[in-house]
Amino acid sequence: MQPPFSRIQDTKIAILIPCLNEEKTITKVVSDFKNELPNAKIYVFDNMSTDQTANLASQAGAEVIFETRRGKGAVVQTMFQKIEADVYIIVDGDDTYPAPQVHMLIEPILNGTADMTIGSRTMKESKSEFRFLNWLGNKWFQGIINIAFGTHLTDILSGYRAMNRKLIKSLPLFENGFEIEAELTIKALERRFSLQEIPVNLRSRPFGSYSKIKMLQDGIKILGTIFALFRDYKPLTFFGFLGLCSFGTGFIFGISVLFDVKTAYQVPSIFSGLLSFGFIFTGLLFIAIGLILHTINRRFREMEYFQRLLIDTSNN
Ligand SMILES: Nc1nc2c(ncn2[C@@H]2O[C@H](COP(=O)(O)OP(=O)(O)OP(=O)(O)O)[C@@H](O)[C@H]2O)c(=O)[nH]1
Ligand SMILES: [Mg+2]
Repeated sequence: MQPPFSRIQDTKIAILIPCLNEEKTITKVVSDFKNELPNAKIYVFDNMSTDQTANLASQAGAEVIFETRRGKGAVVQTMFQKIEADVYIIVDGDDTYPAPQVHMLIEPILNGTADMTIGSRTMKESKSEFRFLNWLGNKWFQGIINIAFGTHLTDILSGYRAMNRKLIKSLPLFENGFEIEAELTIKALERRFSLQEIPVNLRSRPFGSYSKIKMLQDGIKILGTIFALFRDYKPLTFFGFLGLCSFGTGFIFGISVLFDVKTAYQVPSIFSGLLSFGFIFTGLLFIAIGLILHTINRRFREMEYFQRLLIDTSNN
């Protein structure tokens, strides 16, 4: 964890806003955050918007940075690489997240009690206007992550977060689309960063502005990312579960073969016997794969630890 910052005035705060065709709302978003944190630098990352987003953001006082690679994730990767600050806030440009709640979000980062705070739209205290499918998808994805990583998060896809520099500079992010939030959450969890959720109230998009997320297409991509990261970061749980299922199925076929032999004096079905052998063998193979990957992962974690130590000592 990063040590606490002594004075907020001495802290370089960057507000990062990914934007694609948000001319209806960007002026308000930039002004609202300027009012809340007058010393912060505001960056709008525009991704070939075809409307007035870039001009309006610049007029409202933000620095506009253009990104040619399409997708929210691609833009977030560029933000994290290009911008130098002590504390980073990321927020959507569609005026759905409340600017006044930014103080609650950055406080744990400033006093060093969290590496990343997530503005949760679904905590008990939040009064959010959620689109039903967004809410349902979020619940499913969050359920998988909580089971896989043993956490109790309530909103893994929130676009409103505060983070310290250490976290920003140590997460390798590769997802180009809306999977970026799931990737950010899982990779921070895996590297043992401290995460804290803060309730925020989500508003609906104002009339005339439209969503960039495609429910089915992006939902499948997010699910795919969650499963891929689950497989890569928790291989023993992932392959162990598959192995036990396969082993159990083989065991049931095996019992049925034995049952045939004992009771009816029939020649055991060759088909059932082969199936039993196949499933048991596959199950053992899965478990062996899980164990091997688990060991490799542990060694990588140790290497990453030493790499981080080296970076820290060369920075001091
Ligand atoms: N630069 C850039 N920004 C993007 C891109 N896609 C989405 N965004 C921005 O990312 C933020 C989140 O996108 P939204 O369309 O609001 O997605 P959402 O918040 O999941 O869904 P709704 O708020 O319900 O529409 C917004 O500020 C978008 O303008 C992109 O390809 N490039
Ligand atoms: Mg949004």
